[in-house]
Order: sequence, then C-alpha cells, then structure tokens
Amino acid sequence: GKDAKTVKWRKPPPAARLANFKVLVIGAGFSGIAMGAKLKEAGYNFVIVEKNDKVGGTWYENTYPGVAVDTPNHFYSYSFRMDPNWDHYFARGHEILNYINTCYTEMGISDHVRFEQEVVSCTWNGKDAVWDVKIRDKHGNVSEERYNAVISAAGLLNVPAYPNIPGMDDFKGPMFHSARWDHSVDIKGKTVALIGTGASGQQIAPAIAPEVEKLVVFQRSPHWARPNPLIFKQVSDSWKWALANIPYYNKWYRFLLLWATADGLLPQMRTDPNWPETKSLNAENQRIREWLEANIREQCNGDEELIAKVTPKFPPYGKRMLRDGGFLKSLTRDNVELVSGPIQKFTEHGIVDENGEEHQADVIVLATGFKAQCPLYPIEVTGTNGTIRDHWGEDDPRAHLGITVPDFPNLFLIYGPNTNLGHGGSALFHSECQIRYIMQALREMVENNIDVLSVKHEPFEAYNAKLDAEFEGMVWKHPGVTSWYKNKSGRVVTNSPWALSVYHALTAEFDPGEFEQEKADVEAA
Ligand code: N01
Repeated sequence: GKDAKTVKWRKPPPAARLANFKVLVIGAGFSGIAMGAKLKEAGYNFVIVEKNDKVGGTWYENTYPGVAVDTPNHFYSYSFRMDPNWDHYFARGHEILNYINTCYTEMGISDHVRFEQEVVSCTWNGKDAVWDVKIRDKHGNVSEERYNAVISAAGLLNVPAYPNIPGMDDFKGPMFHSARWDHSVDIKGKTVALIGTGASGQQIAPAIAPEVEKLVVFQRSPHWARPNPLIFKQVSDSWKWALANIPYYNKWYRFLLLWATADGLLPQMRTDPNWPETKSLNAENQRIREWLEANIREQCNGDEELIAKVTPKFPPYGKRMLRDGGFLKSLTRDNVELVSGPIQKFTEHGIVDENGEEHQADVIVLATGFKAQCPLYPIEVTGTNGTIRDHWGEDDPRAHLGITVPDFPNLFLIYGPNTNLGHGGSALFHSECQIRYIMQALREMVENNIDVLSVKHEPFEAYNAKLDAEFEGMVWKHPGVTSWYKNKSGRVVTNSPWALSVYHALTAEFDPGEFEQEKADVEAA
C-alpha cells in the first residue's frame, strides 16, 4: 500500500500560504515553462524571468540552417503533453519552437513571465531567509526583489564559447556563433568557413553546402556520427493515427524510446578490463565502431584520404554520439573542403591552418560550442558561505542529485551539474524528474512552515562520491577523448552516469532528512 508520504494523497497547503511564498524561476525555455505550469497548478506565487523577448530558450536562440533535434521527439517532449502529430521523428527547430509555444499558450502562465529581463545576482539574506535578487531590464535598469526560493532553469548549453585564436579581430568579414546566427548576412554564393564539427557544425554543413560558392570546414578533431535512416523521414498518417487512438500506445512508444535511446546503451560505454583494443572498450563497442566505420567508408565514396581524416581514434560514445544527417556526404562535394587540425590564426581575409596555408573566406561561422562547465554563469550567486564560483571554481560544479547545493538554501537547479545525457535519451525526461523533486521540496517548505531548506553536506558528498566512482571505466574518461563533458582536471562535470530509470528512481521522492531545516519565526499568513 501507499504510505502517508505519497504526495498525491496529501491535502494541498492553504492557498494563503502558497500565495505568500514567492518563487523565482530563471529562464522560460523548455524546462522553465514546465516548472511554471506545475507551480501554477499548485497555486504558488511565482515569476519567470526570461532574458529573450520570447519563450523557447535554446530552440529560440538556435536558428542556424539545418537546426533540428537528434533525440526522437516523441520522447523529446513533455510527458504530460504528448503530441501524436509530430511531422518528423526528429523535428526541425521551428517545429519544436511551435510545440513549445503551443504548450506555453495552453499552460496559461503568460501573466507570470517577464521578458527581456536578466537575473544579475542572487544573494542569500540569512536574516530574513530570502534571496535578494537583482534583475536588469532591457534599458539597463536594475530592480531589487525578494524571493523565498529561486529555481534556475537557465540551461546548460546557452552561453556561447568563442575560440581563443590569435587574430580574431583582424578578420574583416562577418563572423558569428552558430547559436547567434546572423540572418542579415546572405551566404548565397559566398565562401564560408565553418569552424567546429560537433552537433551544430554537422547540421550546418550539409544545410548550407548547396547554397554557398565554397564551404571550408575546419575540423579540430573528428566526432562519431551514427547512420540514421529516420532523420529526415516524415511520420506516416497511420503511425500518427495509432499514436492518437490506440490506448496507451504513445506511452508505450515513449518507454521503448527511453530504452532504445539511452538505458540500453550504457553497457557498451564501459571498459572491459580484458579487452585488448584501445580504440574500443568491449566487444559491443567494437561492433559499433565497425558499423560506424562502414558508414564513413560508404558516405566518403571510398576516398581514403578523407576517410582517414574523419575517422576518430577514440572509442564510440567518447564524445556525444551524433547522427549522420548528411555531414559526411557533404564533404565529398566539389565545393566543400575539409581542413583537419588546429587553426593557427585569423587574418583579414580568412584563416591560416596549422601548416601555414591561408584559406580565404567571406564569412566565418563559429560552431564552437558552449561554456557548459559553469552552470548559472554569468549570474552572481552568493549563499551562506561565499559565492557559487568560490564553491565550484571555474569548472567544477557539483550538486546533490544535480539539484541542490550545500550553503545555498532554497536554491534549486534544473539541468544542473552531472545531469546532461551523454548516453542518449531526452533531456526533458531529466527536467521532469527535477521539477517533480523540486515541487516536493517546495511543498515540504510551505506545509511545514520551513523558512530555510539547505541540503546537508553529508548526502551531497556521498552522492558525488558515488557519481565519480560510477564514471570510472566509462568512455567519457577515456584518455584519448577531449570533450566538453570533462573539466580541466579530467572530472566529468556535465553528464549523468545513470540510466534514466535510475535517475528517475533517485529523484522520485524528496527526502527531508537530507536537508537542514529552519522554521519560520513568524507563522506565514
Ligand atoms: O558544440 P561542441 P555544438 N578551434 O562543443 C570545435 C547540443 N546540441 O554546438 O571536437 C577549432 O559539441 C570542437 O572541436 P573538438 C548537444 O548536446 C544538440 O556542436 O573539441 N575548433 C568541436 O568540433 C551537443 O553536444 C543538437 O576538437 C574548435 C566544435 O567546435 C552540444 O549541444 C544540435 C575550437 C564544438 O562542438 C554542443 O554542440 C546542436 C577551436 N578553438 C547542439 N573550439 C542536436 O540535438 C572548439 N572547436 C542535433
């Protein structure tokens, strides 16, 4: 039987107390508006502050040619608002943005969202047990506000990382980051240099290659990409019908996707100590390498020089596994050139490669990724014992279950440290786990008149020790791999090592025993 803790059966806290408990959500992206929907349902007094002028977060900001999801979007969507009518298995960027906008409208939370405002700092005020928050509007005016709890839904891959290459200011033409695509620049008939061959770069190259006069792709190191016959396929009407009409079919399909895209992949990402190879980890990982190599061979039309350049030396899954949406094929076009190796410098008219050869370009696109190792950046967050940067340094973020941090009371993170999915699966699945956990934590506070809720050091340390131990022998720590998953000292700081089902279980029930609690002096209204 269900015990008394089962949240569903608890009486809701008094409306007046909920209304008195002010919550700030940072960011109106995919996670932030879902958080808002749950807060609204429960009757909280909340505000969502969004730096952009619209909702959508990463899907609003990334408008580069070819932008699309590479997680099947019947899974990469809200579990509480499944859509049987996706046109593609892997939706284009604008389809996802449409979905987000439709959900946002249905949620009825627009009164709570403040656009073009940016959270500058959050400072814990121990005397009044509130967060003192500074928020800057688009005119640069800063307001000071107080919140009982702050929830960051600011995202992980949202601050562009610009390369540190000599001469960047020397280049005379337009140059922009993939997440800040400048649509005023007409690339038709131009020579475009594309730096970076990660998930963004590999989508951009095949999308623009047919349009431009010449495309020069700068690859610092190759990434693995798996063949994906469904990538551009449209969902058939009969499949849509089945998802809409057969009872529980969409849930079942979602569950299968969970298994197929994530949980089932973990075993092949672990080193078998008896495996003799260094380019693969175990027999299954080797089988995958051979499958990926066969695809490279086929896509590159047997061009040995090209094949050698684009075949990674590290084992599959070392970096994020990409989906081959025509990137390799695009490299075989007459108007596309692949330059492999580091870049020496920028010049007025282009880019000099490691051999000293200059490649002319009219436009430079930087698909160079994001500052993924400093969550909350650039917000200045000060807790009971220093700032979040004092705790985390430049690149060593840690949190309990990826959600709470000792000495930062009443602060909750969505998509926090070690919650990114490097083994596949839907980031939204994780967000929903976190949202459910946070809702339980908030409820604990309002029901029991708790003013200060702060995770204890002991469970935080224990969780992180368990987490770090889990990474041993995983492909992300393989010595041949450099990626944004690891910090300078080699610790994996972005990814979760857990199967999705395990993380779901870890976060299913908020445990108040793991938290220091201080009661309010004054009974809330
Ligand atoms: O960024 P990345 P991204 N000189 O960091 C290269 C999600 N996402 O925007 O491999 C030269 O992966 C760098 O080289 P190297 C997804 O989670 C999802 O592509 O480090 N090159 C690399 O090739 C993804 O993993 C989707 O040697 C430099 C590239 O730039 C994450 O976002 C689509 C350089 C950066 O790759 C980030 O992907 C897009 C330098 N100085 C993004 N610095 C989908 O769902 C960096 N590079 C499809």
